[in-house]
Amino acid sequence: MTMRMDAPASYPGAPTSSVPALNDIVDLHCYPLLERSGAAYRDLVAQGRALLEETGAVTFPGFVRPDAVAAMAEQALALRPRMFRFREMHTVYFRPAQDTEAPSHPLRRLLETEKDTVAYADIPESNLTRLLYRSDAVLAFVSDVLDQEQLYRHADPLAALNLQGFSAGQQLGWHFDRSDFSVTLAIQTPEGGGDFEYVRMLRRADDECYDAVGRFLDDPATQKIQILPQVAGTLTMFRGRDSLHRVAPVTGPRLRINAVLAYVDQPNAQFSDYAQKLFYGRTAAAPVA
Ligand SMILES: O=C(O)CCC(=O)C(=O)O
Ligand SMILES: [Fe+2]
Repeated sequence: MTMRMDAPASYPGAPTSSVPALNDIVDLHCYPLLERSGAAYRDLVAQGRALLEETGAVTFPGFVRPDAVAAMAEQALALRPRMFRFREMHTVYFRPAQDTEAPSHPLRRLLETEKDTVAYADIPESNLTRLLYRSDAVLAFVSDVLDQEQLYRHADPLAALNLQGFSAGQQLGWHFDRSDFSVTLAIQTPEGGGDFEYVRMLRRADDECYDAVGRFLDDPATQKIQILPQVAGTLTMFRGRDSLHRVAPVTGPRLRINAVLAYVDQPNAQFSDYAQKLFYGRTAAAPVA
């Protein structure tokens, strides 16, 4: 069974007479997303859930086929003029610094993030990464691995799917996520740096562990830093609420590109005007060019 997608093919090497099928994008041999009741699919989901439970993260290398991920990189680079530069100093909590605390307290420590983002509204219908995001089979797979009964694509016109570029010197500073999970696709690795680094369970729901976080910010050698391999084509699911993580500064001329696929457990999620302006530099979604 092949699942036809609803937009025209427009990437190099695409079949000329038909729209891309999921099979043209995802390696359905390794990841049999269209056979949801088959044993191979169930094993894949069970292994993914076990890894998430054990380590807080699971990667699916080679999820997107090499030729498709190369086309995704080319399409993302073509959107570079549309990228909005986000540059902020922030705490690991993404809350304003609390000046009443001692200067060394994590609530006051500022980290730097600088990255360039293409908002969902600026990603054309025929974009391969967008087709992947729009796939119900991918949505079902993500829900199954995350063990969520029903997930939805984010309803925000800017935040639903983002392409993120990190050029030399850019990074995503150490932080805890404010969502239970995130889903990303590695599209292009840089020459150097740009690793996704994390420290597992540096806080708990009932304990902020400020001392340990503060010590880590002073001296990263006080904790075991793990790296999630982000080879192009890898789909990653990560539980980042209690595991501190970052994208290390990129070096070299090649952009680190990934996609952030926003899936949420409610159908009508929206960013506030404030958050839209902060992350995308505008509030209203402009029509796709
Ligand atoms: O870009 C990445 O690999 C990680 C992104 C991340 O941690 C986030 O967006 O919260
Ligand atoms: Fe994060």
